[in-house]
Order: sequence, then C-alpha cells, then structure tokens
Amino acid sequence: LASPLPPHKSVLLDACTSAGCLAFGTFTLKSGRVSPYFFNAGKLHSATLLRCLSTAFAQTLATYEPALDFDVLFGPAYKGIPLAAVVTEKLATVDDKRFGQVSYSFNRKEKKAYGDGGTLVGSELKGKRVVIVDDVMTAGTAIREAVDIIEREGGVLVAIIVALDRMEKMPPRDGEDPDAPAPSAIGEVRARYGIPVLAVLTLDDIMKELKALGNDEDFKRMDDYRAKYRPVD
Ligand code: OMP
Repeated sequence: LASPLPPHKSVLLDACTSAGCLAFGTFTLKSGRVSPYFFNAGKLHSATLLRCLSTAFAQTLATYEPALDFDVLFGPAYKGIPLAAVVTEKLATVDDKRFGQVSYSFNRKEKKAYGDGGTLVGSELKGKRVVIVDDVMTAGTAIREAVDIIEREGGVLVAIIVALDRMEKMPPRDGEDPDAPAPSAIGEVRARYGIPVLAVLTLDDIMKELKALGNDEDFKRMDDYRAKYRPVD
C-alpha cells in the first residue's frame, strides 16, 4: 500500500510502528493529558532504526529553507543525547563540506562535584549557533528547559527540531479553564524565541498513515484526542 507521506517520513514512521516506538493504548503524559498514543524514541535503539532516525533528522535540517547555519546540535538529557550524536554524524555523511565541523553537546541532569565539575558534555556553547534536537513536543515544557540551558551557557539559539510534534495546544495556566481555546505549543515556542521550530513527524502525518492503513479504531480514538487538544492557530 502506497504511503501518503514523503519517503523520509514514511520510512521512519514504518520503523517506529514496527519497533513499538509508536504505541496505541492509554498513556498519561508529562502534561497530565491522557493520550491514546505514545511515541517512545528510546525504542529506536538498533543500528537500522537509528539510521532511519538520523537520516530523517539530517534530511529535515539540511533541506530547510532558508538554509540553517549552526555550529552545535544540543541534545537535552536523556533522550536528546543519542539523537544529537547520531544526527551530528549523519549531517557530515549528507554534506561533509557544509556540516563537517558541526559538534554535539548535552547536559547532565545531576551536577558533578568532582573532575571538570561541569553540567555540559561535548562542545561548549558560548558564542556558538545552537540547534536543539529532541524527541517530542507536547506542551513545550522540555524544550523551554533546554532553551534556558543554552541561554545560561551563552549560546545563540538558531532553531529547534523534534522527532514528533504532537500538535497540541498550550496547557492552561493556574486557574485557567483547560477546555478554553489556546495556541499551539510549537507556535508559542516559535513566537517566543523567534526561530524556526521543525518537526520530522507530526500528529497529522501519523493520522494520514493510520487512515491509509484502514486502522479505524485507533484512528477514531486519535481523532477524538486531536479534537480535544487542537490549538486555535
Ligand atoms: P512537553 O514537555 O509537554 O512538551 O512533553 C515532551 C516530553 O514528554 C518528551 O520529551 C518526552 O519525555 C515525553 N513524551 C514522549 O516521550 N512521548 C509522547 O508521545 C508524549 C510525551 C509527553 O509526556 O507528552
């Protein structure tokens, strides 16, 4: 059956589904929302799956227009760490002239009290043009924490890329009605930092593939969830 998606998306999505990285069921998210699906990038640990993942990321970064110029890929702990490393290597494979000097960097979750005593590993960020590479954006909380680290370290944030944009609205602030209309988490991050925010896959991509596969039951539950958390923008 022909996929309705471009090849780099459909290859990755097929790999995610067969590896159990994309699972359907009932999952409570970091934001407290109860979702009929969950994307677990940690399941993409085999050589072939990592290659699919890094190829899709590298292609998305390399073909973005206007062209992105950056020095470092920053992968927030923990799931961003292997991502930043494999995508850095893949970029050089895609275009060594353009990307051969790109480095990676990541944070430790716990501050080290000995040795170099630092919280960063890999390239330093001061004065460097940095792209954040992470797994999933739902409410944008994890991404905002990563931006704080880059600002604190003196890096210049030029873009953000995630494997999956769940296309959900911002969570309510204290006392706000959770059912009230709200802008998208990705749109809010774009507007707040004034930079491109890219996603290799989106919820719409997953829905298109589900529909093409004729998986009606999962499609219906996903469609209800999408309607409940659909942003206004
Ligand atoms: P936000 O911080 O709300 O944007 O949620 C993103 C984080 O939630 C990711 O970095 C993951 O740790 C986790 N997550 C997933 O890994 N997969 C999902 O499908 C959904 C979530 C989530 O909890 O929202």
